[in-house]
Amino acid sequence: MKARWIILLLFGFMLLFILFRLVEDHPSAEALYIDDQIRMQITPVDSSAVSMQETTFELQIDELSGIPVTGADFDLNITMPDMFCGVFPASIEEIQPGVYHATVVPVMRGKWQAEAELQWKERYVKVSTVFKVH
Ligand SMILES: [Cu+2]
Repeated sequence: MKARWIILLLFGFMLLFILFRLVEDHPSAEALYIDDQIRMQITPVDSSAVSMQETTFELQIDELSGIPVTGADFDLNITMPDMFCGVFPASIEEIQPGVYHATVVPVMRGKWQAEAELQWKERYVKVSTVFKVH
């Protein structure tokens, strides 16, 4: 009788663990945002990021009519989803109309998330991507 409860308990923990992993690996926003007016996408430029070295993300922002959004007002921050080691803002540069490079230095190895939030007209557009730092 007791063994059955232990097995049930273990099974419960396993289920919780699997659920936790599913939630954990999911960034808070997608890499691509599209609605009826605007499209924003984040792409890592570097194939791998190294701690204490600059890494860059490319952001492309267009109106759905095809017009690039120039002079966009947005921030990009990186954080470690599993830790409380801080929020690190990127420096942003518009390299061509509607295309921006956000450069930031991850301070340690592990799993990081880059998230950009744009304020455009009356809406907030958010994109994010998870990346690994070696
Ligand atoms: Cu950390």
